[in-house]
Amino acid sequence: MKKVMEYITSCLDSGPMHMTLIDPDKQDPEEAGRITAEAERFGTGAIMVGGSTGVGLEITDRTVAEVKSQVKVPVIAFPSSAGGLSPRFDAVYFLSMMNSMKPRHITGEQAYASSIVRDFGIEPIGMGYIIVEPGMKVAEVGEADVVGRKDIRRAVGYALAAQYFGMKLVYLEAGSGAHLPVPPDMIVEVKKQLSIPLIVGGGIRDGATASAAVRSGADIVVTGTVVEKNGGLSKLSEIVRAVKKKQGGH
Ligand code: 1GP
Repeated sequence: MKKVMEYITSCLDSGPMHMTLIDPDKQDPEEAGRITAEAERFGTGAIMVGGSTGVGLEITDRTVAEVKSQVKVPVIAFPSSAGGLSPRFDAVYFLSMMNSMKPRHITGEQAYASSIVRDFGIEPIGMGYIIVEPGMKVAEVGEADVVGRKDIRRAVGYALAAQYFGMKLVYLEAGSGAHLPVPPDMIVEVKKQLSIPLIVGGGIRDGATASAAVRSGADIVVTGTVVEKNGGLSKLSEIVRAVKKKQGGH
């Protein structure tokens, strides 16, 4: 398979991407396989697998195996700790929570994870992970000093710091299940300053919100929770369509 970062870059050449996040603790592997197969049919560009509360290796491994049997798009680890890495992943978002107050989440877990990533031969994709208010569970677990919704200057500062560190991607995260997504004006300013791709996620549950994120400058929109609700798959299809609407048009 083409290297995953190269694949992402080439997809972004034709416009914004959508990625589907699967938390292995939220459904059994077969259901995860069914959801991701549909997501791929709708046009999602990659599957991310992870959760904020120390997901077990066994269930992660079975979920990744099932998802990989159903989809052709890359399956990328989105880990909260060194514990959730399966050798089946195509790549890992090797992320540093830029605004954590604890070194463990900035470089500590990463120091454990690095030799696992090397031994498994998983492609690491360096990512600056920035937690924006409300932040939800991931803010709690990662002991984040959350970026306030109006604190655009701090968001820009962390994003640019990530780029200067040589990271390949920046992720503005409002937290899974957030009642409010990352504010569009924050996306606009961060995007303006950044020359690496910008990922936005957390609390995006419909096409209009996804579309606002893309219009503000998000290169990649991530959704997770939306598929857990009744009628979630049709919402997912609406979101992917909204994200990809920009392709080719601009
Ligand atoms: C969480 O940004 C992702 O890491 C997705 O959030 O579950 O709210 O879609 P949702």
